Amino acid sequence: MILTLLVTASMVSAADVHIYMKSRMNGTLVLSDGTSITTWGFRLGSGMGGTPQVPGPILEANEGDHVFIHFQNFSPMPHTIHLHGLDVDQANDGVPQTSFSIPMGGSYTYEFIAPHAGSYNYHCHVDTILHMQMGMYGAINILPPDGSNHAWDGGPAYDLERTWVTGEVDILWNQQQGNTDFTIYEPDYFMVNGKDGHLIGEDPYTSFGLVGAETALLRLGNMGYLPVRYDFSSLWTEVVASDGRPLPQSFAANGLIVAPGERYDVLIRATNEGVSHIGLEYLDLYDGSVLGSATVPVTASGAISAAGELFADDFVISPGFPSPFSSSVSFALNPVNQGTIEINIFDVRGRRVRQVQTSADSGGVFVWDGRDQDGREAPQGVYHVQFRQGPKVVTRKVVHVR
Ligand SMILES: [Cu+2]
Repeated sequence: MILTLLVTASMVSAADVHIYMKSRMNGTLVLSDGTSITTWGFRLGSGMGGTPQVPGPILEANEGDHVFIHFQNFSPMPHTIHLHGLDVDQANDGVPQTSFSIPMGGSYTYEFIAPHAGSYNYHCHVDTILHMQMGMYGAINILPPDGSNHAWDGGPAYDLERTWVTGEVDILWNQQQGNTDFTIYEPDYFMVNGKDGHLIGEDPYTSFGLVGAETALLRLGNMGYLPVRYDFSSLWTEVVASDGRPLPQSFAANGLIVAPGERYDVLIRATNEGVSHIGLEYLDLYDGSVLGSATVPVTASGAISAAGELFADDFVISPGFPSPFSSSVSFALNPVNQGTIEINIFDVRGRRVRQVQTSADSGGVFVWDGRDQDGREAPQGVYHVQFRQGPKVVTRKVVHVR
């Protein structure tokens, strides 16, 4: 009996996973305005031939698996595969300064034990800023030990999953390939999964649809050089994990900033029928200004009730006035909304800074004085003010300046 259990357990756990991947430098990518650029990158398969994908293929294994990436470099420059966030040993780290790079025509087998289930990335670490800019990056998704559709073993379940890897293209960097000034980065194209502009919404690996109360798991990874601010305000969200580990406390987020190299796992449900949009803004590293944007449509159909939230025509909250504001911002509440309205104010990272209850019975106005729960003035920035009455939710975005 004990023997049987042991055999069963070992069959469920660690397997050997062999992935055959090559690097190529002969890619072409057509951007949304018709511009064609050269790309370098990875693709699956062994032997010479083929062109690279941008991003590279999504690599997948179950937690505990012994993963072998049989890498062949069929290109005129050295490359590596750096397993970003996987904490592998030095020989498998793909950092040429501390280990070695794989020369033209060379090959190497990277080995690692798949760590905690979650979202990871990989990229070439040779002349990193150029090679990543040219397209040498991708995602690694580690599933629970049983390979099931849970964010991790015992974690939340999902019905469908999308992996988004963001980046940018500076056309000068792309064309001059190393003869340019790397201190000046002025990206022209803002990418999700190697697509920009209208091509993003047309990419079935990026956009998705939800039926009824289905839950999507979004694996967000940033392989560009700019922080990306997400706007989820038209959807139900729960941020459950970051950098391959569950968060101590998950949180709802109308907005979320994913810095270069970071990953976040976000559960998404629809709150209204039809097409909602997830917005991305690519921010200047120094002053936070918006340098570019992208939009991903999410289509919802069928009854939404199980998601717990419905937009309703009779739940009317005005936009905040003024915005930007320094001392206070006001919202007019429609007197048809009898009863208590719960107000939660979130910062752009989705942290709740204030919770209050009010009532619109007398045709009221809600005034936020820009202070947090402890009475301290909240830092300047974008805030999402969420009004909730039963299943009805409306969110208003305001900007606080000091
Ligand atoms: Cu490279």
